[in-house]
Amino acid sequence: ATTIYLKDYQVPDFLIDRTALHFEIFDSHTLVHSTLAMRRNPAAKNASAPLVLDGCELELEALSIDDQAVTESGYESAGESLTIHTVPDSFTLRCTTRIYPQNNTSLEGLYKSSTMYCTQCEAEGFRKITYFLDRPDVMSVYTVTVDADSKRCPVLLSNGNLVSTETLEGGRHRAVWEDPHKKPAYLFALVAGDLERVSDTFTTMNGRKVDLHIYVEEKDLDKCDHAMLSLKNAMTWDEEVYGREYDLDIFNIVAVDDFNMGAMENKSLNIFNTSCVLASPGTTTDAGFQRVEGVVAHEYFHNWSGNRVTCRDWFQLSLKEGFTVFRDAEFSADMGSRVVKRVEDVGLLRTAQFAEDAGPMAHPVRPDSYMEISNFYTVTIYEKGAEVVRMIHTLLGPELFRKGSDLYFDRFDGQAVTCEDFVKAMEDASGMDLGQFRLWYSQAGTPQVDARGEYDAEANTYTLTFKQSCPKTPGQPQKEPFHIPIAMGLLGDAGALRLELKGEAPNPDTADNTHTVLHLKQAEQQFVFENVPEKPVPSLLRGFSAPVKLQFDYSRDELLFLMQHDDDGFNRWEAAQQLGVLALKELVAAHQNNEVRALDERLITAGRNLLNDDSLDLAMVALMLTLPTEAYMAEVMQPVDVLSIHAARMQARLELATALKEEFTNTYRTLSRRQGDYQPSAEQIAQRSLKNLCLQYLMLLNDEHSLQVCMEQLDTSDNMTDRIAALVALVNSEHEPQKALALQKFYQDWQHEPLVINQWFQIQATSHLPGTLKRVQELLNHPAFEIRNPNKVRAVIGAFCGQNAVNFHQTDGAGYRFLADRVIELNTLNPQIASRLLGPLSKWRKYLPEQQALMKAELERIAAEPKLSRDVFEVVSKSLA
Ligand code: BAL
Ligand code: ZN
Repeated sequence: ATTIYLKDYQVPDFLIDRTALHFEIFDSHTLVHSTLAMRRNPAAKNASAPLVLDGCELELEALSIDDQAVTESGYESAGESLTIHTVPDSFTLRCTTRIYPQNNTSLEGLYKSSTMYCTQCEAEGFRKITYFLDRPDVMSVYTVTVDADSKRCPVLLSNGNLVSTETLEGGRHRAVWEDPHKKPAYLFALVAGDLERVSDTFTTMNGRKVDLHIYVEEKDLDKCDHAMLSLKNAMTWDEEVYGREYDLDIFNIVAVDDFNMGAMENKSLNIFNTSCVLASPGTTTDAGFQRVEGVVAHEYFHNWSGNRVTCRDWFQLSLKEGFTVFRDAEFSADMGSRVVKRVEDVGLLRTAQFAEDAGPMAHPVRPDSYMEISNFYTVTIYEKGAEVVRMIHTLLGPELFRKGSDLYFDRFDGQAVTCEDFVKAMEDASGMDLGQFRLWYSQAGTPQVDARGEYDAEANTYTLTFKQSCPKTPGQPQKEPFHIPIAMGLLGDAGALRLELKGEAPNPDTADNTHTVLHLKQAEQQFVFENVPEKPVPSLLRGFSAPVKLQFDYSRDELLFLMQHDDDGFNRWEAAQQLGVLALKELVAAHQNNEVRALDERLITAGRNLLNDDSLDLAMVALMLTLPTEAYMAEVMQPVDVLSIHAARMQARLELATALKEEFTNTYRTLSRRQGDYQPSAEQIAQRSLKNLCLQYLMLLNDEHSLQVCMEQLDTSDNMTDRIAALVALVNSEHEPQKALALQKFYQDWQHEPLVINQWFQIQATSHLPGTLKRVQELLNHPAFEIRNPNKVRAVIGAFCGQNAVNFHQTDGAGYRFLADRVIELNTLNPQIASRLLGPLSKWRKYLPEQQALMKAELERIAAEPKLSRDVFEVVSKSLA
């Protein structure tokens, strides 16, 4: 496979001003007739370049230029391109391709998901529909005509406005759609199927009335309300926070069962994985409701950050994704609990993204090269990209950031631009120098920041010394220091201390001057605070103000102090986490040495205080009572000893459960009394999360009473959050007969709801008990499992390999073998999903030597397969390099 480099970017040789597509959908095949108004790009380097079109797995039926047929000698077709050597400067290209959506299991291009036809074109799926210049900097105005059977496909959708409909002969019909906005091919969409819809309207800030429709299968009509509400909230929020108004009279969302991603922001026709749009209290958990809200908003926000202003090339993917994730995270924070949202996002970043940054696929937020762009829809591009935008927001402050985003949208509306253009707009609007800050876009790897503090009681000064470094990553042996914003404060016995930074005037924006943002720019840098009356405890990196690994030698008592007194909610949680890390590290070491060691008593006391303090936010209590995850422990303890980490965490949880049984029981009982109907509100979600955490702890005691409580919750709950929580607790317990019966009954009750059955699969695949691999293998033969459905693959295979470390890493290597077999199977069916599954194997170098050898052997087995997709080849070859 060839590698594509950012440094080789050249403007396109040709432009496509207008695109007319005519789809004739038949059961056996689809014909795509395209008419492209093309001309040479005046900015092209080579004024006599041949026309090279992208096309993949297409049967070419007709090709003409200005109505002159191009004969076989006039073009050359090789790999994924078709070259026409001689073309005029301006011309009309017509072509007809024949495709087979029903056989398309890659779910890119036009494909069939059960009975409906739909498209996924980002990043390079359009070339599976027709020959085209399939690159984001070629933007065109589209007219789309769709013909299909009236009965099987009564609904025919594409981007933009519906301009006409027509009844055709032979029981067929036609719809014509026109999108007035220029767009790249990756934003093209088409849907044809037997769908029902839920409708509403939204009036924009300038009085434009927009029709909103959510298209679903009839059985799902009752699961659209939350997505519709989220959409309207997102439309309002984008007007209020970014001044962005919707720009068409119609906005459609379609729910699809078989989908590689979560959703897709096609202009005015967003296509969603059912898992990210359907929600009802009976079938969806709180996390599911929040996911729908976040993803609906994310796709809607792309209308500006992605569609109106798009990416010049795929190296700039984070331009739209990082920015849009930042936007959706802020939206979700405003809709629910800001601290909880931040804790969740940082959790993902510090496990998945930091691991990616430390592994063979590490890449900068703006990569320099790729083999297969689908492999770069990563946590680095999305989540770290969002952190980079968040840091700009922190450095500029909200007003200047908004000035910068206004300038960005004004300056580049209708254009395909770069990350550099975004940063420059922020710089121009604010006057801040972001020169060094740009390294966040070009350097991969997670910076390590070591900090220490020194109090001088005589001079009343407190000196913070920071050292930063960044490990090498593939292709980047050396790194320059980053510009790192460190939000911080100092805490004294009586509360937050006033900050007087030596050499700086007090910040006039902060009335109380107890919080500031330090600009760490050098490899080693000191900050001296003056008039500090007592030795403070520093609260550093508040709100996780930069995606770095911070090391400060806090004593456990200082962490307990921060847990109780920090003004920053995120850092209160973080102090609890770090206390947990210290305690768990001790237990891991004891386990490795076959020693018996008890959990640090201070964790138990802290837990008791949390449960007994009525004044605390319930969500915070739940978060702070959750020990660091195994995935996070794996990040802070390398080489990773999976089994010891698991054993240590289980021991700690059991000790907490035993010591705090009474508190957990009382809290559970109090929180079980809910007033009113289920609502996915921040308040109720917090209540359920703490209640269910109590249940999980109690179930570790393996006693009759807890079992009874759990079974009652399972049988009597009116919502899926509580039902799933009870089932998870039961499945991970030792109550064998009850467990088997409950799983059976759950399946019987919910077999008609695929999304619920996915959860049922996932709960079994993530059980930490022995024998899970065998169960997972059985699940692959379960009638409800379908290897071609990405959600099912993620629920069983993805969950087992990615969220069940103790079983995936079982010592005989059977988990690795299992994954390699599935990757080989999926490599031909759906390369994107196959490649994505590889993540856990690719990071083999982190583990103990015996595990490394077994993991590597499986990667080598995959590498030896004769026909590897580009997707899988890239990950396997980079992992073994
Ligand atoms: N653009 C791909 C799906 C998403 O990030 O919205
Ligand atoms: Zn996105």
